[in-house]
Amino acid sequence: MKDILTAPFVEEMRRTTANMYRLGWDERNGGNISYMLEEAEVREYLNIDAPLRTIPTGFNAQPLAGKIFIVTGTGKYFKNVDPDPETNLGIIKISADGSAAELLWGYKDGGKFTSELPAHLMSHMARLSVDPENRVVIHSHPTNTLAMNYVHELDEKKLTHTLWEMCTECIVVFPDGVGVLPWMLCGTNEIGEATAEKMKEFRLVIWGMHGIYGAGKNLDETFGLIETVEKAAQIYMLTAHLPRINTIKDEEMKVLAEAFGVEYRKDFLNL
Ligand code: 2HA
Ligand code: ZN
Repeated sequence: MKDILTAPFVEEMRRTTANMYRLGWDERNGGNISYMLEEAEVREYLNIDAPLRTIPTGFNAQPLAGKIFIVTGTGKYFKNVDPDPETNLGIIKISADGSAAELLWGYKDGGKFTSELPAHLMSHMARLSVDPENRVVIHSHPTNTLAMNYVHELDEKKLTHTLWEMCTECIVVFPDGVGVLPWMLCGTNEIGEATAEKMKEFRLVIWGMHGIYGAGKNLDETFGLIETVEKAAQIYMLTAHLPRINTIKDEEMKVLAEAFGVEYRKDFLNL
């Protein structure tokens, strides 16, 4: 069997968490990632029928039974994933009845998956129901996105519209807009259910005054979605207190979306 540390999916997790840490989005144990793997690719590195231990999920993940995920660990720091992936990451297989995660590799110090596993797995279920190619869910605390939460209305249409106005490519990158949840207690099944409900409609969901969730086909795409929102939020935070002289007009955003052939939220423009 091949060495798991050479697996492309482990390398990608190391690179992504290191990038996010360096960008200042994931302080301390902030942020978490789950990435659904193909059974065949995992079999090259691990015996998927010999779990090291079994950890209860605390909710019904039955629709994902047998699915394998690489997931960041609870209480673990993104900063430490690259130097010590086996302690800070785990590879889990959802048990047949969906009530437990069978640990195939990782969480070497006796740890377990992120406290946000409910929001992650429920979001995977919701995204898969509308996009069978979805594989990744990322949660993060990007600095400007969070700052913007304190000075901008937490309204889906208004927030999406402001973000779209901040960079020409925003409406092309996230034409479906950004869903918004009010402040809620994190780490619970309730915030998981609320996030998943939004994920049926949006690939990006703001957790009010906490952070953001993104979902996509791979780590690059999902990271890129959050990165684009964060860039737009940065432009907003750099300019919100200054007189606005120029803006991208709604008519221009429509032209952009049509030129790039994206299905956008027409009700989020004022035309
Ligand atoms: O895992 O970001 O929302 C740490 C968090 C919780
Ligand atoms: Zn968080």
